[in-house]
Order: sequence, then C-alpha cells, then structure tokens
Amino acid sequence: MKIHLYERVWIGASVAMLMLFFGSIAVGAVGSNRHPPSHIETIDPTGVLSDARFATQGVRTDDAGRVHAWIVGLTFVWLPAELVVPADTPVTFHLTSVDVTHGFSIVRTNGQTMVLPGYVSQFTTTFAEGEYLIACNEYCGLGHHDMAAKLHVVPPEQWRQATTSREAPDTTGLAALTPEGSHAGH
Ligand SMILES: [Cu+2]
Repeated sequence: MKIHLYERVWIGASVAMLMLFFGSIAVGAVGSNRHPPSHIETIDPTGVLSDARFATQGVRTDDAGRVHAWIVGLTFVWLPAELVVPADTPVTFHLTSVDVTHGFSIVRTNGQTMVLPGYVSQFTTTFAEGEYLIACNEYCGLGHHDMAAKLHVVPPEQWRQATTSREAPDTTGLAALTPEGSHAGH
C-alpha cells in the first residue's frame, strides 16, 4: 500500500502529539505527585457535623504526632475559614461536603481535591512557609466565588508553641447548620 508523503507526515505528527500530551499528564502525575482523591472512606452527608471525625473542624495531631486537617465544605464556606499548619511537615487533609460537590484547591500548591457529599477525600502534602489562598474550584452555586479560606504556613517551632496554648475551637452553633437549614437556595 502506498501512503502519500504528506499523509505520512501528518500520521507522524498526530502520533507525536499524542505522545507529548500523554507524557505531560504522566510528568504531572508522577513528578508533582498528583493523584485522584480517595473514594474509599464514606460518611453520612446529613450527619457530618455530628460525626466524630468532623464535629470539630481544624488542624489536629494524632498520637504519632502527624498533622491532620479536618475540613467541611458547604455552600458557600469552608469550615474552618482559616488554617494554621507547620512548614515542611506532611499535612494530611480530610475533607467532606454536607451538600453539593465542591473543589478544594490550595492555590500555588499541589494540594487539590474534589469534595463530594458522602465521601471523605484525603491527600497529604507539605508546604513552604507563607500564606495561601484556598479556593473552591468546582462551581457550586450563586455564592461560589465567595467560597474561599486561608492557609497560614508557619515555622514548625512557632506552630508547636501555638498549638499547645491554643484552646479547642468554639463549635457552638455549627450543629444547627444542615444542608437544608441555613443555606437554602444554592
Ligand atoms: Cu464552589
């Protein structure tokens, strides 16, 4: 079979482009350690705020001293709206939603995941010192553009001092928030 020269050139170019695009995905996934959020851990989306894992949102350490952040997304806020974590230390994020799908995105980092009602999304990453914007990158309703939070990454010594003196966060009133309750009409 005779293949015209131009046809061969274009076949070659298409194959090269496919390899380039696939390669860039592979480099992004492996090089930047990106992976899909876990869909293994489930949660009752109507009982998130009374669930032991998410009743108190925020940053906590486990018995082994590892740092975890527990975050709830709802139209149109992240709870809590401010997080403080230590720099250059792995932080494991656990996220869920009480209503619709949200996108948790820590801008200028590889910290990003979809947040779905009924599931606990989880990822672990480390940060350089600084202030980061957390945005919702999954359209969730009319107030979507206001759905933002702040991540403060401080030197580990400073963080440890602050956590030992920090009181348990005040969650009074949060139990009254339900998907239907205070956020109707998203
Ligand atoms: Cu959103």
